[in-house]
Amino acid sequence: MAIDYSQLIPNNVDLSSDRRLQRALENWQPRFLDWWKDMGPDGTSAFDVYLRTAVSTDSNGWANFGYVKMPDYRWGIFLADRDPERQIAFGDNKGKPAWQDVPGEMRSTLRRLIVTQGDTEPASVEQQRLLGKTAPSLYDLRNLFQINVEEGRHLWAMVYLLHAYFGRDGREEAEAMLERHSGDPDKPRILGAFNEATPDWLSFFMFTYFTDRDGKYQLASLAESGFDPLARSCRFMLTEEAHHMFVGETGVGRILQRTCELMKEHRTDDVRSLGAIDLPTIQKYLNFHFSVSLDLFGQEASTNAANYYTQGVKGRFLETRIDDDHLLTNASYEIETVEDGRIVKKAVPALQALNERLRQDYIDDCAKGVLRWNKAIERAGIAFEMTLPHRAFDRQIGAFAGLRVSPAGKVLSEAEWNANKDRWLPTDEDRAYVTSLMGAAVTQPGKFAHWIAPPARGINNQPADFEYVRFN
Ligand code: BYC
Repeated sequence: MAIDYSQLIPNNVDLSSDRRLQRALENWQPRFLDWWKDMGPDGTSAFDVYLRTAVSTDSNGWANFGYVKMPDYRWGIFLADRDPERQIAFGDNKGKPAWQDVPGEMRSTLRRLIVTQGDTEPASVEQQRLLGKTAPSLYDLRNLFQINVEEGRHLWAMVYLLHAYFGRDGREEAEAMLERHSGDPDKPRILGAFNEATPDWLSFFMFTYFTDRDGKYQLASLAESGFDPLARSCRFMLTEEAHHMFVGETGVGRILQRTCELMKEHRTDDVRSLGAIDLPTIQKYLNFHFSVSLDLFGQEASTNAANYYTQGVKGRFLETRIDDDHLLTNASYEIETVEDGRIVKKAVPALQALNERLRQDYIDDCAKGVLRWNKAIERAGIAFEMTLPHRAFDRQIGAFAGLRVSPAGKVLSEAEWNANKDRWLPTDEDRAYVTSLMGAAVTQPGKFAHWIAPPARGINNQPADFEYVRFN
């Protein structure tokens, strides 16, 4: 369905037919714009940025490119098309028509999930607020801004659901989305990873590789929801998410490429003296972002997750393609957990293990990109392998929280951990070094900071020296 851009709030949900809802959202809109001005990309309101804007939600329409001033970006409400035949695919309500409204008994559960999802979107924009100042190229600056505006739109997607289906509570939750802030000690964002700083571009690329990928898996599970408007919102959000992970994978890949080039050329491991990021430091950043993102899947054994599934509000990744009964009442699933200070495998009811199952899908997906990075390192003739740490490494949420575990999965004493942790996680000195490389933004078209290789191709096939951002 085409999107109506003539309206104050572009949408494909026939917003003008519901004046109350339209007015409520038009009321929220200036508050969103104030938030964008105060907490969004710093000092960018005059820039013209070569952005992709969705003009329809079908496969041809969501990738339209042109220069846009970011505050004029048309944030709007876009849901994937409705399938009138759609049925709930799992849980106690399996086979019933998908809900077009919120069933009373699911109200608080759905609201909670939508709020948790929505909260991450502005959080990530806040985390990335200052990165534009140190962008390694115009290409990277443009990608950062593309991600920022799309996260803003993903907030709109959740705020629409809150306003349209949750009455006064929903409107209050929508306000609160703009009142919590990443890292704010009094009003923090809901989930741990979204209160961490993203102070440099290595962190940004790791975040978009690992944390945005949690977004992919959570959105895919919500795209299975029996609540059809949520499913349709998430389905369209997923099309945008792919680019964010692409930025992460290629960003880390380009840093690795540059490092390997310098190692080869100068026959040394000591690339810090050459102004690049050494491989062990990149591995430490990977360890940090992977484990913080694993926490986002929640407890290994979770009754919350079981209830979401049984009620039909949150499914599994690609639920309809799984060949089983989609009820899981008699199934079990093997998880790793902790007993007497040891990591053990244990079969638990499959319904309780849904967070862990999704985490496993996620880990398998993360591993694919690491394999591609390693192939590139190998092709460069360097003997080094990046690895994903064990799922129990440095966890703050779930069964492994508080346990000291090495990246290889060995349980350690506090003394062993303290003696080694600086080899596994970024130290203050590592962070200070990486920060020291983040000089003033590189703004000459076609030029790149010294520590990162250029991309293989431009956005929308633009030439290498394309002017992705005009500063005016
Ligand atoms: N930090 O039974 P459990 C994205 C809480 S990212 C803090 O396991 P559940 C994006 C939990 O809330 C995707 N607290 O919970 C990426 C619960 O609290 P209560 C975001 C945490 O509900 C990049 C308690 O611990 N979307 O889109 O099964 C850029 C018990 O845990 C954490 C979603 O997350 C944590 N990490 O699982 C931009 C989807 N983990 O009830 C965007 C919606 C758990 O005891 N959310 N807790 O007070 C959910 O599906 C679930 O809320 C979770 C947690 C999977 C997060």
